[in-house]
Amino acid sequence: METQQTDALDVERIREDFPILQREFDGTQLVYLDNAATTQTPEQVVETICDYYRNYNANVHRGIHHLSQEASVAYEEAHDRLAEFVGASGEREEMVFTKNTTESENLVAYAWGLEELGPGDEVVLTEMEHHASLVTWQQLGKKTGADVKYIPVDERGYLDMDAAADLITDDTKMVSAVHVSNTLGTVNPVGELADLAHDHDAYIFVDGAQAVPNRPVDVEAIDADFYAFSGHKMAGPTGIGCLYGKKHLLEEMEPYLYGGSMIRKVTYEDSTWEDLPWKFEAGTPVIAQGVALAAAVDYLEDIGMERIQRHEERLAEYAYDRLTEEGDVDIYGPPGDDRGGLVSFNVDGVHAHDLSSIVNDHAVAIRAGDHCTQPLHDKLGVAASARASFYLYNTREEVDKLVEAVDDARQLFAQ
Ligand code: 7TS
Repeated sequence: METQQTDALDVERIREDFPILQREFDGTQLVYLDNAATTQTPEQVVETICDYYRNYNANVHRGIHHLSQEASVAYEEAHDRLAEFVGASGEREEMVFTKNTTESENLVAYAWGLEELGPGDEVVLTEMEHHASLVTWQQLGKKTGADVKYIPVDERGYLDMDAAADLITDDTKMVSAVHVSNTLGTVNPVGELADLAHDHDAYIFVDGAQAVPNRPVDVEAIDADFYAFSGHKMAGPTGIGCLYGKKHLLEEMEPYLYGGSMIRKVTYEDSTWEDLPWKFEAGTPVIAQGVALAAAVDYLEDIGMERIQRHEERLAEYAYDRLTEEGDVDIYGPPGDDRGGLVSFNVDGVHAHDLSSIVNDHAVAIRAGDHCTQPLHDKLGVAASARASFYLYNTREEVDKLVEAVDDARQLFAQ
């Protein structure tokens, strides 16, 4: 039964779309398990980028020539495609293209936070925020005088929702929460957090960098005010991120960057702004990336987000069970059957960096470090952890190779 469900994705077929997975190092085939850092790009997306540069590369919104018209239509429609993918009924007006999740976070912090926050106000984060959110709101707090508070993570890796209910008060102006933790794999109840925030007339920003690539996401069902994610973690290109924002909020916000493309009328004295989303896309935007990200969405939806989610969750559960067979591995976060598609762990007596280096000798790519969650690692009492993260093209055999490689490290350090 379990095998059948895992096999619900035709992984061998899917792997043909990713030639990079055939790479070998010293005669050993690559096992790519660093997908939370960035995912690989299928031929269909690479082809879309090539087609753009070969056939209709031009600047957008400005030229009336054929190429510019074609590029503009493709780029604008890419916004609609991304909006639709995450359930934003306001289409392109609610979908801003940025550089990455980090920039989406900074955009809201600066464009909304600098205007709206002051002494006495509070921003509530979770203890498992990525630095993209944590550092941004922490520093904005310093600039504006707003306090930053953290919803605690319990020893099982879940948010303490009772504490959340106490921490979110009428002083709270923004709650910023990660949807799926890139370190713990915890899937947070962001809809409940949104309700708590809204009960106190606060807004919620959801960091979906590890959610949108791996599971169906509906920003309106969550009732997120803002929702951010990155193209390079979802089979798309680097250099593009997305910011969903409720239309009325984006309309009320001042621009984040000023310059060309985002203006309607400019005089020597003053300027007015373009319609959404262009008001937030100053300068020549991420045209090739936007068109390619829409192709990545087509690719993922063709396969099916529910199936991708189930496939990854099965792999994570399998990895959890296999890695803990020997009893000397700590895996951080919730149980194997209740997490997103990743496992962060440490093996007794082996530093995470040594572990990832030995595992790399087996051509298995994992990440070691703090995964941009330093305070969370401090709380866990470790400086670093190793992390294996899965995507639609990974297999149980690859998890077995990881486990063998970890065993090799264990033997080496036992000597
Ligand atoms: N939020 C989460 C939850 C993330 O996992 C990441 C990237 C970001 C924000 C930032 O995304 P970016 O595209 O702006 O860089 N996380 C990781 C990681 O876990 N390993 O490398 C990057």
